[in-house]
Amino acid sequence: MTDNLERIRNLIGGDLRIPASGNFIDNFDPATGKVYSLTPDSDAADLAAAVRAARTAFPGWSTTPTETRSRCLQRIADLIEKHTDELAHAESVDSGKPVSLARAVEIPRAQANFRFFAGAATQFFSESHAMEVGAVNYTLRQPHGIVACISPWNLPLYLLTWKIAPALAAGNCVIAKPSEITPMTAYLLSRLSIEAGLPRGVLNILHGSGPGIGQAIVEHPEVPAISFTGGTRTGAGIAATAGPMFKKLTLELGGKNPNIVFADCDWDTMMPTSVQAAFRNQGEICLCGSRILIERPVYDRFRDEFVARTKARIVGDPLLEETEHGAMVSRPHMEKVLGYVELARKEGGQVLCGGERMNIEGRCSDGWFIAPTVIDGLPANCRTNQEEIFGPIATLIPFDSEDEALEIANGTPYGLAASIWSRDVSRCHRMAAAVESGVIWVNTWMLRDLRTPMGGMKQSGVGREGGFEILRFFTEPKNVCIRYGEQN
Ligand code: TXE
Repeated sequence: MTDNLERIRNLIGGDLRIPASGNFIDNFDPATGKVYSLTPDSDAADLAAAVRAARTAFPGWSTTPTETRSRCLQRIADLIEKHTDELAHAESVDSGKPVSLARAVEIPRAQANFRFFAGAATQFFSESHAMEVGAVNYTLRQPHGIVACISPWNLPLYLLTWKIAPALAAGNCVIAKPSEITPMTAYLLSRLSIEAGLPRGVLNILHGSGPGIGQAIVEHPEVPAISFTGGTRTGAGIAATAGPMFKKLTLELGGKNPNIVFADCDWDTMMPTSVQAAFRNQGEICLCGSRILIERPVYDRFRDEFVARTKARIVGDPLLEETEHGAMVSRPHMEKVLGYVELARKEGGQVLCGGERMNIEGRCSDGWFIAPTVIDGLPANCRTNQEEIFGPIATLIPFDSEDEALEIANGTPYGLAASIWSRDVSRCHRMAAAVESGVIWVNTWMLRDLRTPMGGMKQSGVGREGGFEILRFFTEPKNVCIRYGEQN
């Protein structure tokens, strides 16, 4: 019975439209396990309409003064700020995360993304180089045209706006494809962008499956640049499509991030932060510190305190203010994560707490909840310690030296983020230089200056998002050399 369910709409050419095919995908509330709305199952006809709208809008938008574009992005930020509670509630229902987390972090960061790039675009500099022969070279940066922004389900509005804002600020028109698993806040953003007066066709948001409309967007010949965040396997598939078409790509992919704890660290800061790094958003953040490497002299102390704090986390209805740990985003994802607990046991791991599906009383009795889980006794090179699980599972691994810590930390196919905890400043600089990660935190986690580039190495991605780096990505640089001296 779907007649009374809300039907999410695409944003095409400034209008909210149902998909051309009339087909929709069920959208679940992870806390109840029930369908609560319907998502467009968009196809080539919807994409063609979006490309037409973007193509029509591009000449006007790309020549709009940067100050004017900046004010438009600021208006969107103002509306996100005004609707923070509504957006936080929508994100919590859509993703299963605690509403308190969405209200405190995700939604304010979506607002900050628009504000930052509204400002950065007006401060964006270009390069020039004078030559002794009497010539000057300058780099002319121009928007690509129609760019694709494809985002995942874990931080749906945060990561979508982190792509859309710089793309628009640089003068491009955007075709965005949010995850079909968490479409709601992207739909609400569509409505806010109309209210903010964003010119028609500048931003188009198409909902639907990855292999369906997502793949069609990646393949479209009028889309020369793609910014993607998602799984490593999906990223590889997108690169295989985009490579032969010479498209520009940023791929922000998975991680298996080490959290390296030395005995001399500031314990009172390290411990609560390590719990947050492991379990925030139910461990569904690519930057989570899911492999915790502990110097052996403090291993037992760490294990006992970390397990006690993990057991104390409040798991429950994501809409309750006291909840710290909500539902997994989907049934398949819950089953994937539980599968890794079984794998860990087979690989010789000891489940010190959690490790099972939780039954929450009341309206969430059919929801997809996994207790925060701590496992030790596993070798560093087993699958559980090598593969991205993307859930509330932390593994503890002891080490006896800096060299051993580095070997374990760098011993996976990923290289996204790492934390290092020590009071020895020289050691921290030594380790930061040697750890193979694109983001290194020392005595902290998830502290970000929006001006800095963010992204990973190895199988964690290609290119960088954030800061002026992503503004450069969303522009095509031309070098213009003008000779004014005597021709030889
Ligand atoms: O991501 P997908 P999923 C990891 C995490 C997770 C795994 C799979 O380990 O378990 O990836 O998650 C769209 N052409 N991360 O399935 O499939 C898709 O519709 C174009 C880490 O959610 O990568 C969605 O909008 N688009 C990551 C987006 O890509 C395609 C955060 C991501 O979906 C497509 C999320 C295609 N062929 C998951 N196939 C991080 N780094 O933060 C899918 N999509």
